Amino acid sequence: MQGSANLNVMIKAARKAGRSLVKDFREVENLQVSSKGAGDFVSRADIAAEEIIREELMAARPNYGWVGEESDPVDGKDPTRRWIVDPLDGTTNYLHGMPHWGVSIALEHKGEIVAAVVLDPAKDEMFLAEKGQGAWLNNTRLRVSGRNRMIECIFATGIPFGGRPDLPETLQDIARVAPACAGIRRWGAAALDLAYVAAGRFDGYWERGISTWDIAAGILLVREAGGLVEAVVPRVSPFDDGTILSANGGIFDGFAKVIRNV
Ligand code: LIP
Repeated sequence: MQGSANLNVMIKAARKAGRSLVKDFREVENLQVSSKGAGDFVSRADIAAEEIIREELMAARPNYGWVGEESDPVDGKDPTRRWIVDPLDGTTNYLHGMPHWGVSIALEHKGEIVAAVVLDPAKDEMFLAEKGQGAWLNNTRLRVSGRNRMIECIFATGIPFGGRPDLPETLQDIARVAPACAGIRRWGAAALDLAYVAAGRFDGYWERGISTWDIAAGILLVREAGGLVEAVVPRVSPFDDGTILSANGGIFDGFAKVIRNV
């Protein structure tokens, strides 16, 4: 994919942060057996990765705004553009030494995501998209799956843990989706869940109580791969509702009706 200057800045930042996270991940794997665990170490790795990304992006585009999971938001001199960054999506997987986590970087322009990078360093998979330019995995064009019967589809979701809200609603969702599909996966990284919908690996994904930085880049990947994305509440932005529904065009309406229970 011959991307724009902004996309190339994003790719460079994601790869630099990915190298830092891979180096620290090797230490996390060693820390699994320690009684203290890896929590503090992972927090430092997460923050270090965000600082790497922020330094790269703000050096290249000093006037853009900033929204990152591990730092305070910054309003840019250019009020129309901002970076939306999750430096380590799939933190719990990373903490437990599980190689399923990603670096998610999105560029928003006038409230619309226009460029996206989701990097999975452990699998060397770089998911890219620019508005109107398609979605890509490394150098391969992405398309969502063609399945149009729910009973043949696999859906991903997130299940609230540790007292987080939305657990009853999510369990009710699962009770309706599970009997009607070929399987549900909970792999713990929203950015990769959406990237997998864009790649046709998952036929759909939904989640409640999700943050903007978890889904901003993945939303563009899905849409540029021909998929649909909405909030659980119709005609509301996923960013405002904190919920997301995504699927290929053939299954979206049926899937949405099951989740919305209509
Ligand atoms: C995670 C999301 C995941 C969700 C987790 C967590 P983090 O983001 O990617 O989909 O289920 O609860 O929010 O915290 O690893 O960046």
